[in-house]
Amino acid sequence: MILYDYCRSSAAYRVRIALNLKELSYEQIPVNLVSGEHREAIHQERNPQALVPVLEDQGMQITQSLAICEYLDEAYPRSIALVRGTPVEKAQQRSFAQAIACDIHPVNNLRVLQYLVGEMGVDEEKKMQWYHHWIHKTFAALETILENREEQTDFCFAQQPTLADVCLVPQVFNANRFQLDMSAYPLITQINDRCQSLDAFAKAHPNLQPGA
Ligand SMILES: N[C@@H](CCC(=O)N[C@@H](CS)C(=O)NCC(=O)O)C(=O)O
Repeated sequence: MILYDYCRSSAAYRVRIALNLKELSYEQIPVNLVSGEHREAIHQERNPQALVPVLEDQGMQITQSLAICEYLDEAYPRSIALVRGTPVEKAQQRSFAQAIACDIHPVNNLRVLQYLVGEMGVDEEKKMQWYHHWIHKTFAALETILENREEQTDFCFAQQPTLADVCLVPQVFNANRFQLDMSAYPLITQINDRCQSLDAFAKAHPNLQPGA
């Protein structure tokens, strides 16, 4: 498998964690988002959306990190499933993951921040205010969801990570990178720390990737 990747892409970080949790080996090809490699024709052939990650497997190129994670579960059922349990438990894991991937990430993505600054004339301070605002909005809700769990499991919804943890950790990395005050989120912080102690998460850390 080939993962078209960028060290600080949180969507690619999800896929690295997922591949590691499932103990699947992969080659990484960095696509530099800062120099704009993702907008070059060669990358747009892989993903017309000009985004990373792209996973290449069995000659097919798959985009969208959550679709890739679910693909890995279906194509490689022998290793641990990222979404598992009863239909309700699976829905819980997907719902948590989607709150991050669909409600925080799209409004804080690089191209959105570039548009805010470039086209809308927003200054750095306001950009940071925007960035923090959208994380706080969803992190507050996720912290409540975690508080309300029937059982206070080690990871979001189980004693082992699921898709929810796969999405949470890269988002916490982004929050810390942009100096967001995490003091209102003790459960998110605890779960993030616990994840970091696992090899699958540690090896996926942005600082350890090619091109970091
Ligand atoms: N929904 C997509 C989001 C992919 C995405 O936006 N990736 C970011 C990096 S985290 C990217 O390529 N950004 C380039 C840009 O904003 O120009 C997914 O989950 O894979």
